[in-house]
Amino acid sequence: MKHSELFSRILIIIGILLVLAVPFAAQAIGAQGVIEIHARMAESGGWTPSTIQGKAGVPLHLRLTSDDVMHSFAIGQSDTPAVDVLPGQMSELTLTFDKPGTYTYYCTRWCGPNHWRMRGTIEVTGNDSGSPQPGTPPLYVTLNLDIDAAHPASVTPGGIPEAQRGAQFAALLPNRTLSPDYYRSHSPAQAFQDLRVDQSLASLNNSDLWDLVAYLWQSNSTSEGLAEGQRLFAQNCAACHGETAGGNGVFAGDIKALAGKTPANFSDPSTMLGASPALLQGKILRGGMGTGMPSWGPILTDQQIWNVISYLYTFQFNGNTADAGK
Ligand code: HEC
Ligand SMILES: [Cu+2]
Repeated sequence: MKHSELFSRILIIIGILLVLAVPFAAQAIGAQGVIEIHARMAESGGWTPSTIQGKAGVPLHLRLTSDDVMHSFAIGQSDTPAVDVLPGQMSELTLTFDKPGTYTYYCTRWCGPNHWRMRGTIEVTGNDSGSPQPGTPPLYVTLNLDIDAAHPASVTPGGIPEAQRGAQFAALLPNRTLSPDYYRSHSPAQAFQDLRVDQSLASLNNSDLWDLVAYLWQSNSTSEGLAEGQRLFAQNCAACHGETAGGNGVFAGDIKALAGKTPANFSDPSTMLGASPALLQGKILRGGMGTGMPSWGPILTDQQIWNVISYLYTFQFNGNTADAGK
């Protein structure tokens, strides 16, 4: 046997050993907890499994594949990038959760009108048996708002209020209106009526006063926040509510047929100016409970929800845009 021949045989044997070793190694990892997750459209079952157990600080190895169309896997309230989940392919992902809690995973690809129902949960338990901290209740609960009631605006402006014009009257705003709490707990129409009876603003006509309300709303948002709100809206809301928020997204018809309700039209002053940020937050956090409006509480962070809300008001006021200040 020539030297080179021996060498190539050894190589082949090593090669065969490797081929044998790979499934072996995979199995060994499997024993330690590689979890295989299959994605299917919500109508055909969504995620399998739809509940996963984990331990805080212990890496969770996931292998993801799709049994039908292209999906994507993301974890709510986190900045872990979404992973594509493709038919006939395995995507690997390792997650480590620092804190115990219930985390939601969801699909970020619009695979159909029930797409948003593709959600599952990861129950992460901790080593410390300390009881979970009770969180502060959301503002709509504290304010005791009925978020399911109709909320027509009691007054509406003659045209679209201009935040930039309103800025010239900013110094006249009473101090009590300057806190974020004031903005969050008042609809623009309520703020208008409240300011209308304030002596310090008696010199302004109604149109000026609406401009001042637009300014007050703008001063409670930042251009970065609005830009994030716009991005989140395009990704999560536009398919139902429409690119320009008219309530006419590509799935609006399907949602109407499925749940009987049309997605809200955020460009309509007669309802949007009657909605406070707290009310909108309640609807977004909790969802419509059967109206076709999903619940976003497990998916978006508090700050992201406030940013989407600032963005929703840009359809009511001029000068309140995501590129203001650029
Ligand atoms: C699958 C379709 C769908 C998606 C996606 C969706 N919505 Fe809705 N939304 C609806 C429907 C239908 C309604 C009307 C029924 C209701 O109020 O519950 C609604 C109502 C609302 C309301 C209540 C408005 C009011 O005046 O009371 C808010 C606020 C809202 N959506 C925000 C959002 C935001 C923000 C997103 C994205 C993060 C979003 N929605 C995504 C279908 C959807
Ligand atoms: Cu999907």
